[in-house]
Amino acid sequence: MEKTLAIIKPDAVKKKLTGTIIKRIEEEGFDIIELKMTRLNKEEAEGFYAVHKDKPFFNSLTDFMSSGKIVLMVLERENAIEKWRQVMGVTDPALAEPGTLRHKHGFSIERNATHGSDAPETAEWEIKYFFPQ
Ligand code: FUP
Repeated sequence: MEKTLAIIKPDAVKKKLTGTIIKRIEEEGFDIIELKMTRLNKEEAEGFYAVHKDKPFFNSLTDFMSSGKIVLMVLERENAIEKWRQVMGVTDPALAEPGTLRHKHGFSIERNATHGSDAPETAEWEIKYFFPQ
């Protein structure tokens, strides 16, 4: 069993897609083992995306991620990290496969509806960042 961090981003929460996305998560065989709705402040968003701090999109991305409520979840399943990334689709909704969450619900490379950890070390770090207990 593996764990990954999933986020329903502010664009998707505003569009009332929380239920739709959680339903999909459960249909795909994940157990939701932690869940909370919160709103990040700018500093918390910057801390989460610190790996991107030198990128040109960092300021806009962290503004967006602190612009409204998000849903944070720890998902558990066999091969959870890769499986959740498959369900989400690639970063840019315009390039994501039909049927993926980002293809269906994403608006742009920034407003792409969901987040998922990309490797075991990142998953561990991201889960601790939001669920330190
Ligand atoms: P992903 O792992 O699919 O979330 O994608 P990345 O780690 O490459 O990007 C992290 C976040 O930065 C994504 F949510 C989207 C955002 N981003 C932009 O806003 N602009 C870009 O040009 C690239 C990424």
